[in-house]
Amino acid sequence: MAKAQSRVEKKQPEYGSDVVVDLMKAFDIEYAAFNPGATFRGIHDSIVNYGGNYKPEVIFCHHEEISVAIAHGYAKAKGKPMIAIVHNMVGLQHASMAIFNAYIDRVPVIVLGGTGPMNTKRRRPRIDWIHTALVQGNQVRDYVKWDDQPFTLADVPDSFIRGYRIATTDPMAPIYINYDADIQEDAIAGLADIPDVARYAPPAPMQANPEALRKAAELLGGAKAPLIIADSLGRNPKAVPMLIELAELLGVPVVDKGARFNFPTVNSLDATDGARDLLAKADVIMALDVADIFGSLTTVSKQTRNCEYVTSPAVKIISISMNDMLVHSWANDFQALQAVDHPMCADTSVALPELTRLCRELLGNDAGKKAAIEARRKELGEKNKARRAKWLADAQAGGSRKVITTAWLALEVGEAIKKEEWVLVNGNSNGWARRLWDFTRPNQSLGGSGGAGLGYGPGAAIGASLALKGSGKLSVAIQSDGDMLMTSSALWTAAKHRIPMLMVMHNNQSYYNSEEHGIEVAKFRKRPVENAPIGTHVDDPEIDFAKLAQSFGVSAEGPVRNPADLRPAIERGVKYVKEKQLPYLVDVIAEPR
Ligand SMILES: Cc1ncc(C[n+]2csc(CCOP(=O)(O)OP(=O)(O)O)c2C)c(N)n1
Ligand SMILES: [Mg+2]
Repeated sequence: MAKAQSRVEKKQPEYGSDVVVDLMKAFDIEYAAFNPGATFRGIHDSIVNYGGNYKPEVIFCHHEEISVAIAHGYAKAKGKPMIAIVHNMVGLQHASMAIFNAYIDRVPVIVLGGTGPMNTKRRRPRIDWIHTALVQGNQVRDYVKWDDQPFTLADVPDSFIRGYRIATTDPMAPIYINYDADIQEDAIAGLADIPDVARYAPPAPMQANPEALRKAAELLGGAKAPLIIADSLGRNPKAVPMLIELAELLGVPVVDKGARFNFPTVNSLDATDGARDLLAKADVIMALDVADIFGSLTTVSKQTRNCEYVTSPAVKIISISMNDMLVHSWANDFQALQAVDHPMCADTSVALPELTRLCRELLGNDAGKKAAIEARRKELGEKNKARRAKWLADAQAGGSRKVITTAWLALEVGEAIKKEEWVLVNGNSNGWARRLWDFTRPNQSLGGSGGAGLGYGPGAAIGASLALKGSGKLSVAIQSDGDMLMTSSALWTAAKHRIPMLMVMHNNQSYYNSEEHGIEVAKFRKRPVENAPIGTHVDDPEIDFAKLAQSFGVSAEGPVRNPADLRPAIERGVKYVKEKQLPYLVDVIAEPR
């Protein structure tokens, strides 16, 4: 009822927190995810009573890590931020892992918080003291792009508008704004004006230096064995067709590192997962929005951590990214220092068309070059086809096994969803989804957590599914068990808010990454690998994820253990999600890798 009213009524703000809600409305913020807390009770009241629980609508969570992960997944799927609100320093501490993930993933999450009054004379005994910090934002300052604590109500609009702008300016990242309880709860003395927020938009995307672009075009055009590596280019969906155009013009293979969807698997120039040879013989490599160039050129020993270049020392490297525009000192996410011959600081979505134009100009009508490009494209296409055929055969072989392999899991899920307009919102079944499924369009897969902090998956999948709700697209998550165990109450949020999503558990009954490390260390030290499951394996007792989901109100089935039973289970899930527009979980016990 309140919702319908709020859409028509234009209200006059009465309290400071009403202004915060007006700001959210000005930016068309659809959702605010939170677990409640007294330090933002003013904002909470304003959302539900002043704003009518509409723009933003409350997304009710049981852990702040989930609230932020939801906002993280939503922003990737929707291309704009939503809000997570966290209770003073305790909620912020719970949220910090997820804020870190979003920071490393360069995703704009607007995190709001509250604090007991900074005015000590207005504090309640004990709780307002133990829950007040100087300065609260310090706690996450090393992994947000900006944090603020407006001093008066008059500062609130500028602070919010600035925060939104900073978060959504490339390189995007979370910001944190903390609202004093008094500012939220005091009646408004004078009106806090909200200007036309459209006039505070992020700056137009940055173009690359023209000379550097020309050099890059010359290098690429003259290369015998060029290679493109793309990582988060696809955060701008429109950059994907630009990359395809350039790759096709010059016949350059593309490796998609997958922080976002960068290149279709169905394109014959896709060289993802088949690039070792290409890396080794490459004479020119162009890295597009690659955070870790060193890591993309090297292999690392699982046992000794030794890194070795796969590439030739003579390889010339071009890089286009905005990475240098956001470097903090605390987390070393700036990665290993890598020599780059032609570094460019630019937005790939504006640099690529210009680079392609220059390449086309340089190529001209050179029949010899065009023939060489054609021959290369043909060879790469055949190799791509052979790789995909082999992957398919390998995956199909899983059908005659007693246990479900990760390849079989991906194969059967892929078969069950292939007629749908699916989006892979999290997970990849050990890389098999990309090897077997037809990835065709931007944003069809959303990458991972960024920060590799466990607990991301359930919230992020729900956030992305929330963004896709009503779009007709089928949201599919492949969820690992350890990650799920950290934030499983997110399932209640999915049920509560009727968020359609097919969640397939890749339940290997293990924190297998850690188990594998245990095996490697034991091998290296010549100690028994049989002890690797201690502290890593989760099968005694077994966890019943279907029951877990059901207890949170999510329909579920499983555990599926038999390869032949998998497809029907997934098909039931697809049907359920489509018909009911609700979440569904299928628990699948599968091989670890
Ligand atoms: C917050 C946090 N705690 C611990 C780790 C260390 N860690 C990395 S991967 C991993 C295992 C993950 O298990 P699961 O999600 O089931 O995936 P699997 O490796 O089994 O495929 C662990 C414990 C981490 N990355 N983040
Ligand atoms: Mg696991």
